Amino acid sequence: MASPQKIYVAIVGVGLVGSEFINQLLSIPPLNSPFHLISLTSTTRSLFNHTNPITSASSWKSDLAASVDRPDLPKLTKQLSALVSPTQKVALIDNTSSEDVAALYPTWISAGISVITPNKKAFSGDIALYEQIVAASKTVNGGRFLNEATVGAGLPVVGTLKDLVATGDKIVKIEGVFSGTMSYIFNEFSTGTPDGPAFSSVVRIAREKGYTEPHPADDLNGFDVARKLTILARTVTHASALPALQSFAAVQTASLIPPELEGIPTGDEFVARLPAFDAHFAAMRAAASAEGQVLRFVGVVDVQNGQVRAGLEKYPTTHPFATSLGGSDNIIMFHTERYGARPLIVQGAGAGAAVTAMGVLGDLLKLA
Ligand SMILES: NC(=O)c1ccc[n+]([C@@H]2O[C@H](COP(=O)([O-])OP(=O)(O)OC[C@H]3O[C@@H](n4cnc5c(N)ncnc54)[C@H](OP(=O)(O)O)[C@@H]3O)[C@@H](O)[C@H]2O)c1
Ligand SMILES: *[C@@H]1O[C@H](CO)[C@@H](O)[C@H](O)[C@H]1NC(C)=O
Ligand SMILES: CC(=O)N[C@H]1CO[C@H](CO)[C@@H](O)[C@@H]1O
Repeated sequence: MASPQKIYVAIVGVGLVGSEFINQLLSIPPLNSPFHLISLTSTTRSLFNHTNPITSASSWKSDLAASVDRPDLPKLTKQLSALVSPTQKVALIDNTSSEDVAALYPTWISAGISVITPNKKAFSGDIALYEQIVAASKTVNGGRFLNEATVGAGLPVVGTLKDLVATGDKIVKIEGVFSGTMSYIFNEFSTGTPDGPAFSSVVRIAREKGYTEPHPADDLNGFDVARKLTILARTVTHASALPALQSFAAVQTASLIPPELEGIPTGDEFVARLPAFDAHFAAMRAAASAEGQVLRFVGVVDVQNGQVRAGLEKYPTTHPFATSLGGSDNIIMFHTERYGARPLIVQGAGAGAAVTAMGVLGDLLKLA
């Protein structure tokens, strides 16, 4: 085998997934690895040394903590741009949820730096930023953007969709349970029987287990699902029937927050007041059960009908959304021209540092 081309890797955001990613990256045997981890940036510190790459999973944290260099993304942009050449690639891993970092993608990609990220902001926000990213990636020496981990964490969702589109299949509809939190809540709440636990108690337990955001309204508003649907809808480029989503806010999203609890400042107060709405959710569960159905919070990209929507829908108790989900699993069904009668289904854990980092590293391997 020819000696591998050099791929310099810089990471911005070194939290849970970032740390797990570094461990997975450094566990690739160095002799076979084209990757050289040369830069780390947190909100307070940064490290950069392209002649002395980071190789130790045990010391990078203390090295970063000991650094006197402040984060400086314009400087990092210059340093990385200088390394791009026909024999050397540069990949920037954005492991933040920052809009500011996302806004730099067009600059980086135009400079030939490939951007790999689980951060949904750039691909689900203002269409202008997204279009700049796509345009930059199409220039002669532009870098690539790889965002598998933005939907379903490590599950092969974005790549599967890109392959379906690139090979000429026609997407009819994509539907799925895209939020691990919503998955857990409705797997517990609605099992097909008319009775079951109170909605508020399921939400309270999910929060105690750390499955929700500190303020559960941040999950129940459906925005996370709307962002993921926006990413998928924009990837289905041939589908002119789909509305041009200005941003994820244009997705028809049916929030589960009772109007009376809109804008409650703390998660504690929200959870304390939620029981007043248990009867409403119980009635929906009973009505679904009477029809042999369960409730699931789903996202749908309906190409045929030109609709992108997120909300509570009913599925028969024999449907995979009712029978095959456990815990906080995600499940995504692709209905296409080729996958006509039997849709392509992707299912499994849709959150967690290890699987998310795997999705990011899988993207990085595509550059090698
Ligand atoms: N965890 C999962 O299962 C999962 C799954 C799929 C996607 N994601 C995505 O992964 C991303 C990160 O998740 P998160 O919720 O943990 O985000 P987060 O709490 O905001 O953590 C991001 C990390 O990035 C750093 N950071 C933030 N802004 C920065 C900036 N401007 N410059 C440099 N570093 C910066 C923070 O550094 P400091 O430590 O220095 O403050 C923090 O460690 C998000 O986009 C999320 O949506 C996560
Ligand atoms: C990078 O590391 C090399 C080797 O340890 C060292 O000689 C050099 O001074 C470092 N460069 C910077 C900018 O810290
Ligand atoms: C996908 C990814 O790498 N995200 C992680 C980045 O760092 C934060 C900070 O703790 C983690 O929580 C994210 O999951």
